[in-house]
Amino acid sequence: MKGQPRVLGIVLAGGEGKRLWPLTADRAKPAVPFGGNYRLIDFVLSNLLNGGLHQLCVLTQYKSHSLDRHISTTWRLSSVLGQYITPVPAQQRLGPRWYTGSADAIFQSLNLVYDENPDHIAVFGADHVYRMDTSQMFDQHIESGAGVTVAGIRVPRTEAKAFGCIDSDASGKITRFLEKPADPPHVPDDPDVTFASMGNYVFRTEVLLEALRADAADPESMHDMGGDIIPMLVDQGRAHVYDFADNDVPGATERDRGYWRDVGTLDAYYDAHLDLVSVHPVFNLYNQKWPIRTATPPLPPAKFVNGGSAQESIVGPGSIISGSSVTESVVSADVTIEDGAVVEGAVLLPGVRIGKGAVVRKAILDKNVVVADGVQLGVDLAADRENYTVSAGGVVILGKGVRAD
Ligand code: ADQ
Repeated sequence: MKGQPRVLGIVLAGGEGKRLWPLTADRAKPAVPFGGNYRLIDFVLSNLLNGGLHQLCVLTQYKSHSLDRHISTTWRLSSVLGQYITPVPAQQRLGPRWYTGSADAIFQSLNLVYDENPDHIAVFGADHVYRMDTSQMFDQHIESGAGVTVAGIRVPRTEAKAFGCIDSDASGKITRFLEKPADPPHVPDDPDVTFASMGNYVFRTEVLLEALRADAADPESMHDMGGDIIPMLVDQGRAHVYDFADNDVPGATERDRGYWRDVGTLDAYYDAHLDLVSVHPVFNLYNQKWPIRTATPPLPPAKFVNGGSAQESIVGPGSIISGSSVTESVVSADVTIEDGAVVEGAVLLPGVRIGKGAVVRKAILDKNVVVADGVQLGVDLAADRENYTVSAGGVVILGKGVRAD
């Protein structure tokens, strides 16, 4: 970042992630494990930290225990240098209620802003898998003098109903913002493409404070960043867009430049994992020039014995694959797969045990799931549906600690 303006980061991490059930049965969406050894929140925190922000508050709310633990154990910065990443639980500071929406979450935590007195505040979501050099967005925001800068990405128009949709003029000023419209608008040069908000914003501090206060006093408001605060600032002519297509992440490949995924449904979560294990994945986890940081447990290297093998797969530390065949799968840390088992197209979270001769196909097994000897999953979906969740795309999902006998 050029110059010396002070930027405070606020990460919104209270999302419930209903559509990821049962993976969100007892953890917030940003705490959902991803890619073998990450959690979703590691992506945004890495992007902000790599981009030069060292003061970050993570607003939590829904089932925040594992998220709090992950942040406090993994993301400790040096308090001596004034650097911190702090989970901030919902506090009911302004009355006897929990947060009503994302804007209310910030409004009720404004003491954090008063403590730091920053010039700008970056408010980022915590639910997406992507790499972004956030310093480039901060630079544009500061140089343009905008009240708020909203990160925008082109998405297929058929998917745009889930997003805030942006119209902007040649100078980058946002002329219209529609939050989750039933009939999304398209960009001028392509009827199938919509310019959508990524839910990442940078505000001039006084502009955010003024907007939050006005919003808090409005009885009609849902107190939502995308639904209320951004449209208010667009109406005032103070909002600009930052085009994610201009973001040039160090070490990005032609293929993964511009990658951004909301893994908000079980099928999207599953597909993003299968991409990781393809020979030429769209998203390259191995870009060390823009590292995605996390903590890995002190486990020994993965081990393959008795003719056990894994092809087109990721295998985490501490895992043992014995006399079994694993293909197109993400095997996280501390997983054991026993003799004669067949695992195909599976996402196995840490601590999973798969017994002798078991078959696991097209499945997501949450932490510590046990599949007993000889049990078959993903072979007879009608039978699986009686006991487990089966997604629209036919993926079988077993929640944390479930035992399949
Ligand atoms: P959504 O993702 O649907 O749309 P929301 O559910 O508010 O909006 O989630 C945004 C972020 O805030 C997520 O990271 C979530 O975890 C977090 N969050 C939600 N409620 C919270 C609360 N009460 N406390 C703390 N954190 C909370 C938004 C924008 C759209 C944009 C999409 C991009 O509103 O305009 O297009 O993100 O995904």
